[in-house]
Amino acid sequence: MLKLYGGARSRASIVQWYLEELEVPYEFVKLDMQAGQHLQPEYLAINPMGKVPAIVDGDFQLWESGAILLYLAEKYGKNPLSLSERATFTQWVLFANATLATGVFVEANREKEMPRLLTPLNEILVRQPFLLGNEFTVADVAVGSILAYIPLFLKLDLGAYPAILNYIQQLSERVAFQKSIGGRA
Ligand SMILES: N[C@@H](CCC(=O)N[C@@H](CS)C(=O)NCC(=O)O)C(=O)O
Repeated sequence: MLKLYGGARSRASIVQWYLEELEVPYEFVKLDMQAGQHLQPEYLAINPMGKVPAIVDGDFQLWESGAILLYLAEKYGKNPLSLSERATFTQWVLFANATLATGVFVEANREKEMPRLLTPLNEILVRQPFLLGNEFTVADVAVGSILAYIPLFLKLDLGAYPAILNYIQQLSERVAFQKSIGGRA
């Protein structure tokens, strides 16, 4: 069975959310990060960077949440993906983890970057329920999880972005979300 390595409150819950959406059986291996279990040789053999999440799927090991999401989309999602579908998923996953996450979580960037990024996201979500249209995809897991963290963990007010607030609400009502990110709030 696929193993997902994570901590009690970590980005592993993003991957867990997608595994739940895809209904892929998995075992969640919860590392005691307070005790530094993620820096022990046994885990460093899976991810030499000592960061979670990582997965072991058969004899294949992978780390970085975005890479894992894209792997799961390709292996367990609607197949086969066309080159442009794969590239669009990659675009949104990289946007989530590189651009949006640093714009939101790095305090020094927040004031300038959040309005720049959330305004066009809000406009997209006024027009359609999900980032790519009417269908929930891996792009919603990647971007939606960062957006959901804003009120959950940063306690920032998103009242200026009603479509984003509605989107977060819709995502948080999904059973798969509640079994993962929602269960950790
Ligand atoms: N870009 C990485 C970030 C991984 C990351 O920073 N994980 C944190 C937990 S959310 C971690 O493992 N921290 C432990 C440490 O830095 O010692 C990803 O998305 O997988």
